[in-house]
Amino acid sequence: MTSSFSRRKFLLGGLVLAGTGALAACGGNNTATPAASSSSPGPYPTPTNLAAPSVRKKLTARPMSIDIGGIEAQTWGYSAETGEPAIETTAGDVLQVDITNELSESTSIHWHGIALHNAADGVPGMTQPPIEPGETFSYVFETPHGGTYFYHSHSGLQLDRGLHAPLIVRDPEDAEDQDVEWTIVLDDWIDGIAGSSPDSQLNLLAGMDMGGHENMDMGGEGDMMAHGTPDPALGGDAGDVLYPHYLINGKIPRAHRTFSARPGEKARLRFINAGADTIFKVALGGHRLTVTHVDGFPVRPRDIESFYLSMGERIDVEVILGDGVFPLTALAAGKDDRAFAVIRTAEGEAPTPETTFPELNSLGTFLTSFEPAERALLPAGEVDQDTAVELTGQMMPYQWGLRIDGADAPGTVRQGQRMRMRMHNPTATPHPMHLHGHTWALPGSSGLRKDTVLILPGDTVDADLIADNPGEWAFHCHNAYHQETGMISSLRYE
Ligand SMILES: [Cu+2]
Repeated sequence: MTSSFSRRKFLLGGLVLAGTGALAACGGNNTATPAASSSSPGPYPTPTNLAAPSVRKKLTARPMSIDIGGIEAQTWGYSAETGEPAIETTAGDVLQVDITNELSESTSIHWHGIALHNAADGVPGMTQPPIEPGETFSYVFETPHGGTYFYHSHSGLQLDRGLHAPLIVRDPEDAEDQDVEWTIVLDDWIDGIAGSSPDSQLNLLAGMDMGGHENMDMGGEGDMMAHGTPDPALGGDAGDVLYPHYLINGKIPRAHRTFSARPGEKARLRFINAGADTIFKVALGGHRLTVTHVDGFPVRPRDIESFYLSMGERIDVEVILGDGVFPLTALAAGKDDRAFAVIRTAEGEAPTPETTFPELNSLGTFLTSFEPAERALLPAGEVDQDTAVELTGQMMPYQWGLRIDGADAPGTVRQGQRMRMRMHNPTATPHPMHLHGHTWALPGSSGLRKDTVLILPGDTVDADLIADNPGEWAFHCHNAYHQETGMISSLRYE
């Protein structure tokens, strides 16, 4: 399972991949459109003024059997007409994706973190009708900003099956001086294991208040709701589901991926947390990590030992690889389990998945502690509108929600306004809050750009946006189970 990659070849990690595929830049990148600056606000091209697509992809959402490492899981995933479902564009490219639905229920695709025109945002019932079984839907939009993104179903709990894959937008302003580049997808896995599915799991969670929690002592599926040792940095319950497996690029620890390079080479690692209910704490044995991008946007580089990555968040790091075989470990926070891979630059025995090392035991860095690079800054300005967001909910009964300015109704904004969303989390659980179509600037983090913000129990986070992209935009927790039970609303342009 080892192979090495040139700078222009990338290990892309969709769950539905068979083996470690290396995918060269897909599509013909004859970019007629000039690259946009990372920080430039909209307006974003709509179907009336979009250029011709320069990257095309044909996908099918369908039932499939995948091998997560000696374990076959019956699940739903994406298959691509040519090669892998991972997509790569360059900033400014227009992307066309035709998705055919061969599932037994309706589906959709959301392009997580991408500032695109509203009709392509992929939220059924809000920006488009559901894509029904047998139908094909075309998404056509510009990918304006470079960065590490991903796409996933926005229908029900489909995200917690295999319906997600990386979307890498190359940024001409990035220094591409790395020798190797790897995309690393973290995931929590239950679908198709011992008869479980995300929907059966939600039924168990919803049944807890009706005596279902007694099942926790009876073995079987109910065990998956028990909790592990709390992570002190996260406070409260880090997640609601104790998954049977945690994956890096689709593989369990004992069948782990190996990323190979040569000692002294410079690697770029693009991490995506595609999990539904798991915050990961990530570290690479024997190395410090130089963080270069957060949620796709460049930051002032800083060296760290480990970081927390919540659902929907992405982080890019650079590292000069040492000489040896190194553990790349992602602890499932609060769940006493882990995802695991190996980076290899020399012969020798690989570390075991259970191995622990100083970097993994270090105090984890939260992504909100970074500061934006100059070129990522949202233009400065006075706040025109303050909006209060209150997160609500609890485990029993299993029900989550959010209130905007005290009401159980969508928030509103006027085009051109600068809006500050003050998000408060009085619940006992951390929530990664995600807004579609915009990338916030966090005034508490020197204007760090983020589309997904982890809000810890008891915390309040301010997040600013410039209303430059008309439409109705979903705003929700990126815990799929919280979203599905009500922690979702929207932001509407008046
Ligand atoms: Cu949540």
